[in-house]
Amino acid sequence: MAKEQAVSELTKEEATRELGPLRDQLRTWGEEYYEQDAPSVADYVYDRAYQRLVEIERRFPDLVTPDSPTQRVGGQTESQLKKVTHEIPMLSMGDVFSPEELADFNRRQQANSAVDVDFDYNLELKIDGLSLSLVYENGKLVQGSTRGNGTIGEDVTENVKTIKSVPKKLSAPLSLEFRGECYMPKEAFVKLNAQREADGQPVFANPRNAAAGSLRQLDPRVTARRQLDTFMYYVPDFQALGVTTQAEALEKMKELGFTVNPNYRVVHSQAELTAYIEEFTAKRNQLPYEIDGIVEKVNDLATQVDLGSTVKVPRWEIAYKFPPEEQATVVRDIVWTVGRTGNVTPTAVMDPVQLAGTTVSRASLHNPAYLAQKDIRLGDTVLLHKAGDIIPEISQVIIEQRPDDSQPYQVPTTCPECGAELVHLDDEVALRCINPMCPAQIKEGLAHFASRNAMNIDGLGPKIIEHLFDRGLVKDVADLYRLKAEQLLTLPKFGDKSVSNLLTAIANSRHNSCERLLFGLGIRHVGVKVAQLLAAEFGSIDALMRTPLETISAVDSIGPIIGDSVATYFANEQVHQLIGELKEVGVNMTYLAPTAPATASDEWQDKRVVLTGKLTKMTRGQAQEWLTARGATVTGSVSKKTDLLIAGEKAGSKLEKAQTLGILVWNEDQFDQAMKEEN
Ligand code: 3B8
Repeated sequence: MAKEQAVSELTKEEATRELGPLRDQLRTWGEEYYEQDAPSVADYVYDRAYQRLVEIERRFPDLVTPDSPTQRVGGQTESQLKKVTHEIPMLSMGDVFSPEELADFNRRQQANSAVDVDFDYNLELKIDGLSLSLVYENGKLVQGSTRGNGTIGEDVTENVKTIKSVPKKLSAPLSLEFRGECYMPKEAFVKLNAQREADGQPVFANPRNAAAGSLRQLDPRVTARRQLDTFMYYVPDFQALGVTTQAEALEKMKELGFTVNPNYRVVHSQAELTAYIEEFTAKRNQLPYEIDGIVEKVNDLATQVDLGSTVKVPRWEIAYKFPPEEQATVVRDIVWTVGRTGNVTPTAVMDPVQLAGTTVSRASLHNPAYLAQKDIRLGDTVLLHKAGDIIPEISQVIIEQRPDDSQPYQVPTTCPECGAELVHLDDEVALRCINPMCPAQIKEGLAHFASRNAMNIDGLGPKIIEHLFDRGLVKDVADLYRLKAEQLLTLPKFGDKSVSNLLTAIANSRHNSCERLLFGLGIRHVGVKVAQLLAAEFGSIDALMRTPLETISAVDSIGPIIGDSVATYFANEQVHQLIGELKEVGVNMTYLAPTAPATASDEWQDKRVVLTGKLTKMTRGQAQEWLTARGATVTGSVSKKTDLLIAGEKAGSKLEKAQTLGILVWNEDQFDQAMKEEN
C-alpha cells in the first residue's frame, strides 16, 4: 500500500485533491455494504478510509460538504420491504481503534460531565450483526424492523417471527420497544456459504452480511431456514422498565424472555477495563458468533441521559474495534476444482502464513466474477483475513506491490478434469462443467452417496472411491452393490477383514429408509431436511417419481424451486434406469417411519436371526438365550427369510451368502450395543 501521508502534514490543496476520490470510494463501499449486503472490501479497510476522511474533515472543517459520507446517519434504505419510521432514531456508535484512544475518550467524557465521581461502565461484546428493533404491545410482538438510515427502517416483522430467540410474547404485558443485534452464528454462516457455492450462488462475505441478507427477505420462509439469532441490549424508554442501570436493564430483558449476551461486565477501573479487553481479544475466536470489538456504556442510565447524543451517536457509549487479524502473502497459483454438481471453483494457493491460530495457504475465490472483481493475479501480494473468524479470505490486493509484468488472470474455458466446455447456467455466477460423464463429478457424487448423512457407508471415503473408479470397478452408485471380494482385494492395503467390513457396510446400506437414498442421489436443492420431508410425505421413491411438480411444490416448506428440481430430476430417463438398477441390487425404496422406541418383546419378536463367526464379548449360548427370550428364532443357515445375520470374527460362507441376498448384517459390536441399549 502506498505510504499514506499523515493528516497533520497535508496542505489544504493536497487535502482537497484527496477528498473527492476518498468520498467516492466510501460511497461505493457504503452502497455495497448497506444496500447490496455484499461489500467488496473487509470492514477494517472501510473503517480505516472512513477514519481518514473524518480526520481530514476535522483538520479542514470548511472542506466538509453536506453530501460527505460523514454527514449521513447509517445506511440508506432501498428495498421492496415496507418502511417503518423510528419514533426514537436508531443511532449507531462512535468507535475507537486502540485502548489508548478509548482511555482518551473516557477522559474527555468524564471531563465534559457534571458528575465528578468516576463512571462505572458496562462492557459488552460488540456482536457483528445488524441492529434490530422489536416493538411489543401488551406483551405481544407487533413489529420488527431494521435500522435503515436511522429514521426510516425496513419492516421485517414476519421474518423476525421466524427467529427462535425472539419472544412472540413477553412474560409481562409491556408496551415497549427493545433493541438489539440480529446475527448469524459462525457455524450457520459456514454451512450457508457452502450450500450457496454448491448452488452456484454468490457467497456472503461475512456473517453480518449473511444475517442482513437473510433478515431482509420478502419471503419469511427464506429467513426461517437461515438460523438467525439475536442478542438484545437496549431499551430506549428504560423508565418504563423500572431499572436504573444498563446491567439491570439486561437482567430485566432476560426475565422478559429475550436472549442477552452473557458476557457483559460492570467495571469500576481502568485496570478492569483493560483486563476485559484482553480477555475477550483472546477468546474471540472461540465464540460461536463473530464479534468485532467491545462496547463500553456508562452503566448509570440517568448519567446516560445527561450525556445525551450527537446527531449521529450517543455520547455515553463507544465501540472499541479490534485490530484486524490480517497477513500479507503472495499468490503463487490459482487451482480449479470440480464439485459434485459440476461447480468449478477457483482456489488461491499462497505462501503459508499464520493467521488467527492456524497456518493458511489456501483461500477460496468462489467464482470468476469474484476473481474479476478483486482482480487477483498470479504473483500478487494480497492481504488475508478470516471471514467469520474461520474461512480464510483475500481482503484485497496490494496494488503497489504488483509485479510490473503482471497479466490479468485468464479464467479457464474447459473443465480441468474432463476437458468439456464450461458454462454459466441461467443467472449463476458459478462456472459449471455440465458433462454428466465428468470423472470428477462422478467421484464426488459417489462420495456424497456414501457419506454419513446419505447412505452412511462406513469406510467408503473419497480415496477408496478414487481407486474403485480409476480401476473401472464402479461407474455409478448401483455398481457399489455389485462389488465382489476378489475385486476389493486388489485395492492397496485391503485385506480379508477390511474387504469384509466394507462389503458388509455397503450391503447394510440397502436397508436404509429412502430419505437417505433421496439425499444421496444429490438432487439440487435436496438437503437432508428436504429429503426427510419428501420421504415422509410421499412414502417411497416410486410415489415421488409419479408425483406431479405442483403437488411436490405444495408440500409445506418445499416450494416451487425445490419442487421443480425434484420433478426435473425424476423426469430424466437415465435416472429411471439408475433407480431400476438400485432396485435390482436390493436397495430399499420406501420410507421406514421412525417408530416409537420398540418394547423389548416387539423389536425381536418373530425375527429370524443367524449367528456366525467367533464371538468375543459373549458366548454363542448367551447370545442365543438373549434372542430367544425376546421372541426371536435363531436358525443355523442363511436364507431369504433371514432377518439378521450377526457376524463375529472370521465369518465365512454365511456372511457371503447374507451379502448376496441383501440381508442385514451386524458385527458383534453392533449386537452388543443393541443389547446394552435395551437392558
Ligand atoms: C445505543 C445503544 C446503538 C447501540 C447501543 O453488540 C445505540 O448499544 C448499538 F444508539 O449499536 N453490536 C451492543 C451492540 C450495538 C449497540 C449497542 N450495544 N452490544 C453490539
